[in-house]
Amino acid sequence: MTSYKNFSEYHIPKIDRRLSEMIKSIEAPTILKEAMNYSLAAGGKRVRPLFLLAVLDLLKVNHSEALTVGSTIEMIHTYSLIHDDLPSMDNDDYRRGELTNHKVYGEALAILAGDGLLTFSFGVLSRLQAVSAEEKLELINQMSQAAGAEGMVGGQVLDIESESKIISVEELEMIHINKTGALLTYSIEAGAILAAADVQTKKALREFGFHIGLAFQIQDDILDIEGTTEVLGKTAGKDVASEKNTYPAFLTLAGAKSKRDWHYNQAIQCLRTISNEPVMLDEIAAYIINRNK
Ligand code: GRG
Repeated sequence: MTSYKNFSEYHIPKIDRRLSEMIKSIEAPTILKEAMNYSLAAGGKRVRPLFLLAVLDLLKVNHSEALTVGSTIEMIHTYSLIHDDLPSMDNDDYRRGELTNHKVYGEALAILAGDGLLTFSFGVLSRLQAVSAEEKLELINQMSQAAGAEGMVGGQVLDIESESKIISVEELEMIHINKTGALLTYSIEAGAILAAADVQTKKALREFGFHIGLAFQIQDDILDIEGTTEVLGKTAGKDVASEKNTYPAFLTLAGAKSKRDWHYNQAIQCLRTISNEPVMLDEIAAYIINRNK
């Protein structure tokens, strides 16, 4: 099996190219396309499309539209970052090492660029050619649940509501299961849908997504303390400065690390019910808990 480094170095340029082609294909005002492309082209780890591709790798399926579906998830993720950075939300100046969308294009265009990315993604799924009508509906239905009020948007609202409030660790977990975990898990589920995986495999992959989503978020909280602004590409130490509800704040830094590792181990156990041998998803999981950005 190849390493995460080789896998990501092979796939990320292809994801980047597909994202750029997809934006070029849109008939819309140039300035809107520019704003949509700006945040996509700023990079990012592309973890969600890589997860989707790694699921297909695990299930030994080559799917001609995998890159397109993965790119729609990256577009939804990027929209969420653009909106999260707005003055009315986190009010951030830097993201992915560049000025945030609203700092460059103004607030109105940043909102509309996010809206454009979100809406376009659903249209792309509706126009897929190489999947059955049933699978298409499953992809669209699950994407709307993961990204919308029952998932990421709902989690963001819980997060905003929890600010300057004392919440329990269970409430913190509920925020992150929805805000971060839902879309991440969807990227794994979408791979399983494209591969026409059986019910048992889908269930194991969903559980993998649940645990690795929480491990991802805990590492995100740890990086706010241990990471640097230069490497993260966004302001480090912001959670601590704004007394945000985070895992280290609840559990101490050491406690957060041990919870992260527990979820990582649970995630790996889910994979062992599908494959006896380590697979690319093992590699991505390890990358997620060891990453420095
Ligand atoms: C505004 C609807 C709406 C939702 C916002 C995802 C989110 C909800 C906000 C982002 C803020 C944040 C720091 C969330 C924690 C985890 C997370 C999703 C981090 C960013 O994702 P990465 O690390 O980013 O995959 P890159 O830039 O690598 O793609």
